[in-house]
Amino acid sequence: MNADANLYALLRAKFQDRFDAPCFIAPDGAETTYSRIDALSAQFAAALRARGVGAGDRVIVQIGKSTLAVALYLACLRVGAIYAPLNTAYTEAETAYFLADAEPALFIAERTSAAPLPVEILQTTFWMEGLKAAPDHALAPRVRDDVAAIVYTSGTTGRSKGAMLTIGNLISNAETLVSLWGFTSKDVLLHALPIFHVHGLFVALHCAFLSACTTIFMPVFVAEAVRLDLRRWDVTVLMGVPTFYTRLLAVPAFNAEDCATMRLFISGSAPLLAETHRAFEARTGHRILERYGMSEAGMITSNPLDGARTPGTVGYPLPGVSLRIVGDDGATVPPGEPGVIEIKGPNVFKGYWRMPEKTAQEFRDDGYFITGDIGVAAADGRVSIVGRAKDLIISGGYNIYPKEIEDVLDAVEGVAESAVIGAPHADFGEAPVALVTLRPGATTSVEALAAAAAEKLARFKHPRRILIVDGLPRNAMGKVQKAALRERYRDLLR
Ligand code: MLC
Ligand code: AMP
Repeated sequence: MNADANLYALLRAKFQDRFDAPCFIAPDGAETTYSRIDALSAQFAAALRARGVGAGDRVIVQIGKSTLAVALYLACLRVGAIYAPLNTAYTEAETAYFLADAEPALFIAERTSAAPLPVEILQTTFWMEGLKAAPDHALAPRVRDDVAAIVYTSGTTGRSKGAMLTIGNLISNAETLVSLWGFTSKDVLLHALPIFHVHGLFVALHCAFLSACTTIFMPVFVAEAVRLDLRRWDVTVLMGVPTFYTRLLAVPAFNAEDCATMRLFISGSAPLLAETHRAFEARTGHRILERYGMSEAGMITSNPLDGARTPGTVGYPLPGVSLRIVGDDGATVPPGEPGVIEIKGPNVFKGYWRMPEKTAQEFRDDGYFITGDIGVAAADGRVSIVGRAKDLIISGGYNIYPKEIEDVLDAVEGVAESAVIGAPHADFGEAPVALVTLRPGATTSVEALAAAAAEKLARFKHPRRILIVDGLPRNAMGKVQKAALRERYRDLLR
């Protein structure tokens, strides 16, 4: 296989003719050109090599969003290291798991841990080392099947799994999206997503790099600021989770004039309510383009750029992606009937890091990956997501596995059992709610339960309500009936 597939080289080949153009513009107007990003990433590559990081080594990064952070990502690609980003909201207990699992050669953190690891350095230290280093433009030889990144996704068992994404996975998906969504160097992308997940990192930034367009790089999403920035920077594309769109609609002044230069609003990572789609069109004249993806496969389906963007649907499988909908018996169901979505294609990951058995369980013998999402395909192939076979809550685009929260609550003294469900939430789409039963005579309080969650879990995983209940509904097998609980508590957070 050709060893000329360094991902940085593949990206740079597309933007090197636009070296003098702005790659990033910060909210204060500061510009970072493509050539500056190229030079910074070469300096950071030198700093990584000076710390002994080489091809195949894992680099865990848990830092805020900045152009330096992007240059660090690109530096990892240059040296052929495996980039593993972590949500900055994770607690030390959560982070410790990833460090033990990935065994990184380097862990770059935004704050010091209570017991720092030998491989741990603060981002400020790394920035200083990198900014002093002489640029090292060498690119590690790589093949397309080499792993470029590990993206952790939580699992039904409560243990996170590291999805290994290869260079081929990332580049093929990005090339498809650039063409499907019509990206050109004239685009101005407003980027307000975090860059520790597939959406903000690979979907948004790779589309920008491959089209050599300009990215307005906002540290966080603030609806009123986004409204003003759409006008100020003549923005053409916004990518967001559904919460972005409901929050924009909640700004009374937001209107069609704010969107005068826009050509495309894209939504994904969580279901976009059909009512949001319609309200957004009524307010702005734009039909949001909804697409569907996941950490293990990048983007999977998309509504068309030209053609009907139908509310409540996620569109058609991307070119090159095979998608089938399968019933309980493992056979493909007829159009219009629900089943589990299974996919195959160049975007589908290589497997879970150091979990061969888990990987084997989630692939069919003929190579299809079982997504765990329940979908319906129309006769023309258009897909709608109608549910999830996996016990997953998606809050504001962040995935939360109930088991992880249940394990923390079950460990609190006096707790007999807990069940965590997702309840509809106006801002986050859904959010976790915990139902807890106590042992006879125990006096555990809601406050004590909330404190345990706060200590162990990132803020976005904290149950928005904890209820101490007498019992949980069970089926004949004795299993807690989560569907019944979801129905019973559907208005709890409204
Ligand atoms: C923040 N909080 C959340 C939360 N985000 N709680 C639940 N769910 C979330 N998603 C907490 C905050 O810590 C805060 O706690 C409180 O809720 C309100 O904070 P906020 O200021 O309103 O939050 P904000 O910073 O505005 O963040 C909301 C958000 C953000 C929607 C902008 O969560 C976000 O950027 N989400 C995008 C996630 C994403 O990129 N997903 C892609 C995954 S990839 P307190 O204590 O102050 O009340 C993927 C594949 C694919 O899924 O298909 O794309
Ligand atoms: P993650 O593991 O964080 O990558 O999240 C992937 C999951 O998000 C998918 O398996 C889906 O359940 C969900 N998802 C992503 N996009 C959409 C969408 N447009 N509609 C519904 N669910 C979505």
